[in-house]
Amino acid sequence: MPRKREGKALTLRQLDRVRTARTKRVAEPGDLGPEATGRVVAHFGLNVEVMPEGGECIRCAVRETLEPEPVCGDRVVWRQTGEQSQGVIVEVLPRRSQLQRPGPYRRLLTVVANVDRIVVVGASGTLNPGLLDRYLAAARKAGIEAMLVINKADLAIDPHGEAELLAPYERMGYPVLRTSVVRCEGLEALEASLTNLTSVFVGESGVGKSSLIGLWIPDSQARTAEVHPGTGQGRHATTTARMYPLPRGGDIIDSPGVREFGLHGVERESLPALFRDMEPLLGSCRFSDCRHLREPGCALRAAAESGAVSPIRLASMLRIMESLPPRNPFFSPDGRSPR
Ligand SMILES: Nc1nc2c(ncn2[C@@H]2O[C@H](COP(=O)(O)OP(=O)(O)OP(=O)(O)O)[C@@H](O)[C@H]2O)c(=O)[nH]1
Ligand SMILES: [Mg+2]
Ligand SMILES: [Zn+2]
Repeated sequence: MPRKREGKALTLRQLDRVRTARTKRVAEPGDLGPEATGRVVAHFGLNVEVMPEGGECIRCAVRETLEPEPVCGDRVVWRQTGEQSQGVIVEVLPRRSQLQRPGPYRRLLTVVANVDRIVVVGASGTLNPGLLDRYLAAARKAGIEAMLVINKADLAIDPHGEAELLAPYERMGYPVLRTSVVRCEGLEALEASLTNLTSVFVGESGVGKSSLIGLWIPDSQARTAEVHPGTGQGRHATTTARMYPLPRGGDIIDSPGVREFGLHGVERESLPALFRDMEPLLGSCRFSDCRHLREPGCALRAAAESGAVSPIRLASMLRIMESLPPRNPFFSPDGRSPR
């Protein structure tokens, strides 16, 4: 649906400066409309939907030579091609942040760009702490603020156990909100923490990301609905990231659910520094190359034993470390030397 939105246009001088810093723009023939800026709302392969400054959504082509490939949240320079509401992207402006993960065929996927906050959504009763920890580490690496939203509070089966599991995150300073779409709980607090920011909702499929977003943007549910080819029944799984303007200012990006989230470019030894609770303890282990397994004088294990850090978080960190490539080839998670 066409909508108006506010945004600051880049001045010509800003555009010039940005352009000299980048060379990978695509050459286009001269019979196109003047250059304009906008923000990518959604991308579909070689097409993206762009929201121009103060205008209506434009469908734009993406040339294969354009680098980087524009993703949801990107600021771009585009030009109108023949028909109205169609254009071509000529440049992706430098990103202030990006969330990336390894994709299939060893490709690196940029999930979203220019976000201020990653909202990691989980569902009561089916919390997956390992996934939360991966997202929080990825957010830290990307320099993006993160918060946790535990939705489906109406379905909580062990509220006490869940509160215990979440307490360490609150102690570390991550905002943790409990919400229920069904009971309309926690929604005002959530909206207040999103206002005037660009936020992306991430997490497993079915936790309620789109349902939460649908409360502020009623037509978002319809956009993400699709018919399941097997059953012919309506399914609402989100298939592509999409950005919506929030009524009170700011933008919110809905993203497809994931089963796993791989950390990109993180070596095994660098992971503890991305765990907010572990980071202050680094350097206090007796051995500088401590793997935090069975080494004597391990500050992280000591902290987990005394309760200063959560043993669950430490176990989760060690598990994730095992899945990451080592920087030091002699560093092996099971304490044996590598073959
Ligand atoms: N009981 C309960 N059900 C909810 C709540 N929020 C969402 N649901 C239901 O959970 C199901 C999945 O919700 P979605 O919003 O599609 O989940 P999603 O996270 O967007 O899933 P993907 O798009 O696949 O990533 C739907 O049937 C919702 O009606 C809630 O707070 N409580
Ligand atoms: Mg969804
Ligand atoms: Zn240690």
